[in-house]
Amino acid sequence: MRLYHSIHSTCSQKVRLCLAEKGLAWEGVHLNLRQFDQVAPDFLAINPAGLVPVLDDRGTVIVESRIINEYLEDAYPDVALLPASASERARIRSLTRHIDVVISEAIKLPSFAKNIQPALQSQDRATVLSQIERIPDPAIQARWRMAATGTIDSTQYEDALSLLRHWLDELDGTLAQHAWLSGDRVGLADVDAAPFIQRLMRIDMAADVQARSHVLAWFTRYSQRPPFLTAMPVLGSESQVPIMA
Ligand SMILES: N[C@@H](CCC(=O)N[C@@H](CS)C(=O)NCC(=O)O)C(=O)O
Repeated sequence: MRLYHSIHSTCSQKVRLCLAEKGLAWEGVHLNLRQFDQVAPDFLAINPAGLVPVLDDRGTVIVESRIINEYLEDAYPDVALLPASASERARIRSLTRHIDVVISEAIKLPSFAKNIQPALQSQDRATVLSQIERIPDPAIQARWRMAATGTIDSTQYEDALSLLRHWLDELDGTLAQHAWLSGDRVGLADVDAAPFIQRLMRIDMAADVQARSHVLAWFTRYSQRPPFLTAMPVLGSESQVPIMA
């Protein structure tokens, strides 16, 4: 299996975590999103949307992290990450859908403000803006342009933080009742959520996570498991983490 991914990308982390939980071997093609590898013609030929992750499983090419993880669950069921019960599967899928559709979008602006904006400052402005023109989706282009020009919209930013805090409240409620988001053992809901909690810890929302005791206990427990240590970049030493798991 080949995974096109990026070390810092939460969506890539979801898939790396799923592969690690299932104990599956893979080879990585790493893209540096801050250098705009995602709009290189070779990569756009693989995913015209210009987004990671992309999984190529011996010729079956799949985009979208949630769909990739569902594919891995269907194709490699030996380590099951979804429970047997139809009602529990539906509950977990509503969590993973929310992460995919709402949380993955909401986290982008605060992440851009914290990580991408400073990274772009050190690059030549005209080159950066011309690379941004190559991004296929106009809304994604606009986000990059805000970071490149230091004009992140404060209302959009605050709205994103509110959504993220509301999600943390929901997770805290779920984790007050179950040891794991997926129930009594780790599953797809935990895999899909954990990278976003790690990101919140690193974009000045650590206090928000720490204020939710069940979320904090769950994340502390999960971040000590071997699959997490294999798949996720270690704080402060991202550049030393092997790109291929
Ligand atoms: N819904 C997609 C989102 C993919 C996505 O947004 N990927 C980001 C990294 S987390 C990316 O490739 N960004 C490139 C860009 O913004 O130009 C998924 O879950 O796979």
